Amino acid sequence: MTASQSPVSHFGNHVQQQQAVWAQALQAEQFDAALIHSGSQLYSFLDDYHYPFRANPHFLAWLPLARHDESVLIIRPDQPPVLYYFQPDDYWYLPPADPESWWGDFFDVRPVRETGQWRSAIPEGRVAYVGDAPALNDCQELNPPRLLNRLHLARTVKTPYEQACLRSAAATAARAHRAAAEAFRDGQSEFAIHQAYLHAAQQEDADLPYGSIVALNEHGAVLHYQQHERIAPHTHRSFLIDAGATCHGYCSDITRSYSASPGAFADLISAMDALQLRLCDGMRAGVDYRALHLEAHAGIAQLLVDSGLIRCDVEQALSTGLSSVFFPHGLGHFLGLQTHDVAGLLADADGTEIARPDGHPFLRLTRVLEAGNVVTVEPGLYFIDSLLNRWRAGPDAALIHWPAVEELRPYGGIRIEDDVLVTDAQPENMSRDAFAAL
Ligand SMILES: [Mn+2]
Repeated sequence: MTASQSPVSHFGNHVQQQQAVWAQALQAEQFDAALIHSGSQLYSFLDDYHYPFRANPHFLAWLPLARHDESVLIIRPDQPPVLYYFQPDDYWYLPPADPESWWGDFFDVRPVRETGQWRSAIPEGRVAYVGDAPALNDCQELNPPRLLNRLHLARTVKTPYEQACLRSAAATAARAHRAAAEAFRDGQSEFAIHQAYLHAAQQEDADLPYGSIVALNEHGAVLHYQQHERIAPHTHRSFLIDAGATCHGYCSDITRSYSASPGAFADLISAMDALQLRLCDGMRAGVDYRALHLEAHAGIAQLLVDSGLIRCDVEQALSTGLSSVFFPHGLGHFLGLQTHDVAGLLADADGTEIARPDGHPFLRLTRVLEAGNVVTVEPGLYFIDSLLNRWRAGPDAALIHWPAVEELRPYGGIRIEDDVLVTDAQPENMSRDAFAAL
């Protein structure tokens, strides 16, 4: 990684930009300051073990401290940010290391040994509290919706630091995807493939942005398949893996589909790959993401016609809802500190939602794209029993060529997903670039 590609070299500018965004949002909502809590360890019922820690994304937007609970940031429009950095004197757990200069130099860092020490430093005036730590429960003005909406809208445009983090997260995931594909070709179980992925990524489950979907054969038809089967199936026909990685809290979200052998399913993957690349090329400033989602439906309907899976034209596949039987989710979403990043449907600070197209209830992004947005592009085509059975019971059952569907059902489904940065010119496909650089 060269200096200009590394997140580190962009960090100072990022903090400056955060300061400007927060100052503007606080002033617009008439707050004097904000207090951002990184989060608390949450314990399981009647136990002293906690759930995997997930830091408050509003805290992560300022600091690369994904594992730091009980830290607090204080933001004031006209003063440098103050970090109450939680470093307990603890012999049960390893306390956080001293701040590193690459990020610490931009903050007024005050180490604290006890939780809640920040309470003695609550700023004067009207304070907005941001976070979900139980310690904030008694605070007035907790997560003010209009303030959060303003911040969420700002988060849709990524700074150069954030773009560098997202690129790095894509590179880690691409390396791990390659190891997973090798484990698939090697005939391994879902569990073993998952372990190969983690090892190649050098991340553990708690570091990943979401639970990896590692699906062999029919399991590819379960959209959020959550098991990792310990025993390898008798035959490996197909493999769908939807898995990401993180860098300083920023996520990648990448899906690849494989066929073990040539044939109708492999051809369908190739056709989907070409369609997906065409859709990625459409991720441009000024384009309504809803139109791209509908374009994906038309493209998938064309695939269904060309492959003989349906017996009607594209227009009828769209008007009857048949394309949604095979592609029942949205084309994609914003990506950032959250896998399904904030403000995908948000129009303004009031929280007005931009409507989804009729008949597309699961689309997570309805905004017009801007330079600096990072989106996923993930068209899919699946053989899902429950949706197929419902269609078979309806008036248009004959539009599906059932023998062709029956032949491909054991392969589960296909999804191809990349992470794409919208620019002022050509979109930057961070995932494809990462695979190409392996
Ligand atoms: Mn996704």
